[in-house]
Amino acid sequence: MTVKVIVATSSPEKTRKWHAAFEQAWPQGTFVAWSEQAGTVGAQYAIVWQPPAELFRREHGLQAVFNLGAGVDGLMSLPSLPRSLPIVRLEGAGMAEQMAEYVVYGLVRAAREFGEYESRQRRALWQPLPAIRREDWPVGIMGMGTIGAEVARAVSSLGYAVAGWSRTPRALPGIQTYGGQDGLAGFLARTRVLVNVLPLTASTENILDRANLSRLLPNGYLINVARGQHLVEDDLLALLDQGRMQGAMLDVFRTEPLPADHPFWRHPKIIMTPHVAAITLEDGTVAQIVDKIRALRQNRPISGVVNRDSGY
Ligand code: NDP
Ligand code: OXD
Repeated sequence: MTVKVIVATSSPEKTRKWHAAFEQAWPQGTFVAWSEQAGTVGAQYAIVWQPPAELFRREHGLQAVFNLGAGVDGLMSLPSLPRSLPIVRLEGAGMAEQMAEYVVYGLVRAAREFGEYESRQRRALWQPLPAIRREDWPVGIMGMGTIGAEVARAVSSLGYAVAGWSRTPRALPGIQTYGGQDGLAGFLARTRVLVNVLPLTASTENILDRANLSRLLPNGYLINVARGQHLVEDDLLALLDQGRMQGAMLDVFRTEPLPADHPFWRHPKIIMTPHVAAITLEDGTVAQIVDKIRALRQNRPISGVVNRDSGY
């Protein structure tokens, strides 16, 4: 029996792009691109990124929904999403390596003072700074899942001391691990560069607040690549302006696109990118989702199914 899959994203262009990629990868499947005008198509699976809420009001025969991203916070916030519908998130698919690159860049830029050299270049100043000591830059990674573990490995391979914090402690060679609420204060107290790769859930929203950021070592640096709602923006601004923290590299924001008058744009201690730390890559993503749909059709178990209680 042929499988019918509906593809629905935040824009018709994106939907067309993903629809074409899936059709090409799996010509035996029937892929339908979402459109406002079309009625119910009777799909068994949906492949989505920020889909219209109407999708779940129309398609009542869905057996699973595949998210074209790792974070499912946006999808889970749709009131029309049935509680019983399994959600499958993207696991890596090329994103972990991109995230590792991004974090290594942010860390090395801060630790080696490349921002200062950029400024000196503009002033034609030939002025070397002293060598750094890596032990002065302990890195702490919040979230040690598919992406966090890869980031930890990459940073650790450069010789920085790395610790990871997750809900349940993980065992990773060369990485000091902390688990749960009880482990948080100790984890923050040994960290100077804090990297956030947590999923956004009720337990992690606003976790980057004044209290937690103040626990970092002096001259702390924040790299937020997870979600804007993790960060209490005014708390970060206050800590930067008071000199309690040294800087931040931010990829995600409470409001995206970030409004033009937002203070982050022009803050001298902040560098920013427009939610590109890890871009969903077509080939790896399509292959992963097609493999999982095939597995489900053959009653084989799949990984990456979201726990609706924990929210990730
Ligand atoms: P995973 O689900 O694989 O990992 C999540 C990690 O967070 C796990 O280690 C988990 O702990 C930990 N965690 C969850 N809740 C808590 C909590 N309350 N306290 C402590 N630890 C917690 O996710 P991924 O690594 O695939 O992705 C992480 C996030 O990165 C995504 O949800 C998304 O928001 C963001 N992202 C951002 C992108 C960007 O371009 N900026 C691109 C891709 C992802 P445990 O191991 O115990 O389960
Ligand atoms: C994701 C993202 O969650 O791109 O995959 O933010």
